Amino acid sequence: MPTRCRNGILFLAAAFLVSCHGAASVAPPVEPTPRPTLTPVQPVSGLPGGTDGYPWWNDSVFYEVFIRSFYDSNGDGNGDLAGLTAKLDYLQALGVTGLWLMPIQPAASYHGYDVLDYYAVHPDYGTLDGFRELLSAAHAHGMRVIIDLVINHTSNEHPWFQAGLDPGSPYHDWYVWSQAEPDPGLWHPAPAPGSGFYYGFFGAHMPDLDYANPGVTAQMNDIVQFWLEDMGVDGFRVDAAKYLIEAGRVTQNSDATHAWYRGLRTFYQSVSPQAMTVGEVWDISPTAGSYAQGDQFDLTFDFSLAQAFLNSARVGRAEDALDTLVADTQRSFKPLQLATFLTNHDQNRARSQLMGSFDKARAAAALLLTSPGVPFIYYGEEIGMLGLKPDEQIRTPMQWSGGPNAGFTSGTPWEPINPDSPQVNVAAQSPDPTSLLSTYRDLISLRNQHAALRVGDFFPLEAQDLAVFASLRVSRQEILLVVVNLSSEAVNDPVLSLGTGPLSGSYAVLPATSQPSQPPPLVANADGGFDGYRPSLPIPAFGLLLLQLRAAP
Ligand SMILES: [Ca+2]
Ligand SMILES: [Ca+2]
Repeated sequence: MPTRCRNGILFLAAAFLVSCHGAASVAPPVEPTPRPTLTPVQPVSGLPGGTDGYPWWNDSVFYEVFIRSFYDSNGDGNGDLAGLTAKLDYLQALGVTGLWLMPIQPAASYHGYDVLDYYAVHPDYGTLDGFRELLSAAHAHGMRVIIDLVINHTSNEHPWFQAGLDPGSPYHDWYVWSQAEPDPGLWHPAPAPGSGFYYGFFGAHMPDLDYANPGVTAQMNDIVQFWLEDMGVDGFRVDAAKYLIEAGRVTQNSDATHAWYRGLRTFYQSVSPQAMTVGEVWDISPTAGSYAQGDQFDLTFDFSLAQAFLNSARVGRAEDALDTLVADTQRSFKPLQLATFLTNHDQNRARSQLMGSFDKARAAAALLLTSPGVPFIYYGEEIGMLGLKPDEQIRTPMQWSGGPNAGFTSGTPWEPINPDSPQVNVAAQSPDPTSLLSTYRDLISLRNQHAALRVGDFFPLEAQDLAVFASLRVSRQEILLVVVNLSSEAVNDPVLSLGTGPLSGSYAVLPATSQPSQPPPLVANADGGFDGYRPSLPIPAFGLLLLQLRAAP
């Protein structure tokens, strides 16, 4: 194995490991896994960057891609990097400005969350050169690219773990061992009888790495540096983030886990100050937000808000979404520093949770794309793909057309296509201005055009109608009234109030979406809000009304 030592820490850590180990006299020092040498992709250019002093990601709309299911370029039935590259025009037309790629590295399972080699691309997906081509092309299409970073565990087939099964190997202490079995289910017997148990929160095939060992941290930093510096990615989505370091029987959210992410932040910012990290902390908003206060991750996903968006869309009432935004999200996260979504690859698909209704899916999309945070759209959500667990069924191939295999592959798809593909597909929805896909295009376009939707402060409004989700969004350049009708009935004359707010004087009110008539002016009350404002415009069932306020001269 050729030696490549990027930093002294790694080498010292290896020496420390050996010296601490009883079998040090026979064990070879741990050498860093060598990485390929490549020229990095140049940073993306041409994006609107940092409106109102916020980071670039607050101007972005992300799209989560499961590459195996997106588009197959060579007929082997598996989606691949070249397939995604071929579909960048589609994504650009959709309006997205960021991609989250689920794991791209060689892995033991189809989904990729049990990595075999952190410095390579899965052979089903392509090569490192193919990945660089994708990065270049995505950047040229105005999209930044973040990749999944699976650091809590490796595959049990990873060479580190295989070597570490030997108690005399320096890799043994890269994993968490016990002679007894402290907690059935979380500990798994080593293959050799009497060799003890290893810790694997997600199962025997995913042994947890031991970050109490500085050698593991040094190796992971090297991997982070490789993808940022040598390959040129724009950041990471950190998988299973809250499970990183165990403390006794505490398996989640330990102080040591938070401390480790502070170190990760210091390290990656020293490599790439513009890089973004978004953590998967599947927990209540205050816990998720505790990782996103500016010293650990840039963002974490707000799972509570995602569920509230879907609940509100399903029952046709604004209350759950508004209450969660006010009581949980705004109290738990720094302003706008959260990742918003409806569903991801671990959850039943959005339209499946909305009783199969395209209309409710449209309303949910309006909540997502007009609310504060950085929105993430799961591939296929924009056309209303269906899927209920098991996992393979929520990760089925993208439905591009009504043709054979939904236009996904010329071969045999790795997973059967959803039988509704003749009706539900991109080709059918793309030219139809009333389709869910067109709704997504329109909403993303509005978000990309209106700074207040991206970076505006959020003020929930009171509406007399329980189906009306209304807010005031205020950026430095723009003030918007956002009104979403979650019901199956038109709302003909919404009545909106804001007790206390940032307004003063009188405002002309201009529709930002095409409307039949001009609303009356809005006059602020003494507390900067307004009382009983009536735009006198109808909002169609499941529709959106967007009004721009301009201070009267
Ligand atoms: Ca393929
Ligand atoms: Ca762990």
